[in-house]
Amino acid sequence: MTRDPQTRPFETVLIANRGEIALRIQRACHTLGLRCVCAYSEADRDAPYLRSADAAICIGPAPATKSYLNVEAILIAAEITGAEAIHPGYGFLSENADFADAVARSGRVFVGPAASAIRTMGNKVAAKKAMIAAGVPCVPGSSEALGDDAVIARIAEEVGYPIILKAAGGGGGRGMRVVRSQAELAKAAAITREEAQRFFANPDIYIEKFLERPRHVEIQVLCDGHGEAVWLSDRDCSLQRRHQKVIEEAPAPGIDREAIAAIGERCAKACRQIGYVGAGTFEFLYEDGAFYFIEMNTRVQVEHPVTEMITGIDIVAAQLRIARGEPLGFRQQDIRICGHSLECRINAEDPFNFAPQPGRIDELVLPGGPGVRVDTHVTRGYTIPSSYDSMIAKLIVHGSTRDEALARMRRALSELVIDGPACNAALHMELLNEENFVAGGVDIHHLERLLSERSAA
Ligand code: MV4
Repeated sequence: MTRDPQTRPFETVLIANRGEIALRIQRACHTLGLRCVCAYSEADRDAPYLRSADAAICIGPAPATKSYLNVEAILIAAEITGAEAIHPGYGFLSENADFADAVARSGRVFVGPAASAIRTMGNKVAAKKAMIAAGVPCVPGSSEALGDDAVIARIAEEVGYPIILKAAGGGGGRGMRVVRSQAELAKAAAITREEAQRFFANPDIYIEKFLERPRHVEIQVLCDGHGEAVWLSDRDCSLQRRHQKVIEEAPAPGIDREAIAAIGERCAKACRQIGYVGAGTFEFLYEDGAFYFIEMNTRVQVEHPVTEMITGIDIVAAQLRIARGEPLGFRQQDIRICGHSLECRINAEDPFNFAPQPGRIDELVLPGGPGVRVDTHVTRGYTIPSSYDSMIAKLIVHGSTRDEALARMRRALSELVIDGPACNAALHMELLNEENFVAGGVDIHHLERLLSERSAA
């Protein structure tokens, strides 16, 4: 991977995103004394956070392909408003290497890693290769994209069933297929290859040993353009439904801290080795005391606040400072992990069928008090548009222990009032009282198991 340092000072940042993360980035800009421009779609023209920005500019109609994914419109908006840097947030164009390239070619700073790093991590086979070379443990499997059926069968046999076929261009849960025997293999490979081509325009697939009951544990890293890289503890994001995380926490409960530190050091070392610059997340599956790298995310993540709460580090401000070319200003030994943090994603959705619930928020009471943080762009009278995802707020708590964090989250949820669209607050309260989650360390299938038991009852 080449190191093309595109870091340099700037005064004005254009936010190419919407919702809570647009406000979160705006707050980081204002903390650093930066001017901040919000790009918005017609569906978001009345969003309250546009009024607290230094400028706002419409980039197109409601459909994301015509606005938040419209590279030309975003670059023109940056030109018009004098923005020298663009923060992509998460989702939308945040992990689009061609966009990062286009931003750089337009003479602006992309707040994120170099396009080459995004491209490498976007190809899961290339990402795993880079990690193996850097000494990060990966799930056993094929080290190259797969060839013909005979080769696939041989590798599957070597790895041992069950295996999982994955699209090299995939990630986040699409384009995967579990195979439990040789008899199913050829057909499954053909279907996965076809989906890989259709979803990701790349027919390459690879094999991994299928782990039956892993946890999802990830490591946050920050790397400056001066060769410094640190890891900021870990997060457990195992509680998910259909690849959408529901509750995240930091640190991961019940995992040996020495083992986490060893993995964290490996991640930081890998970043130095590949010349990674910016914030990033190494995703691992954790099973029977071992970590297996699966993917790296090259963006800020929805769940970054739980790491901020236990480290005291403003991750979004750090992204901006790194992009401005500043050194991190702290080293690994300066980082102290304090207490425990939980995040509940509040979605406007039907509590039974999980269908998104757009609509007007008639009444809104947000919780507060010791150890409670709410990251949201919504206010009373705001209408949730139907064009985007259904997450409307993140309830984040900190406690000196996990039990205290759990108690504070229950209390925060009991204070929360959202009238209008239905939301998943009751599901969260149920989970915060569920014995296995309360004990800590549930696997990635836990929530879906609970929900299917509930619907069977
Ligand atoms: C796996 C796996 C088991 N074994 N890989 C799903 C999303 C993508 N990031 C990787 N995923 C998985 N990869 C092996 N070798 C199980 C999953 C998986 C999963 C992973 C993390 C969080 C939630 C998940 C839900 C279902 C399956």
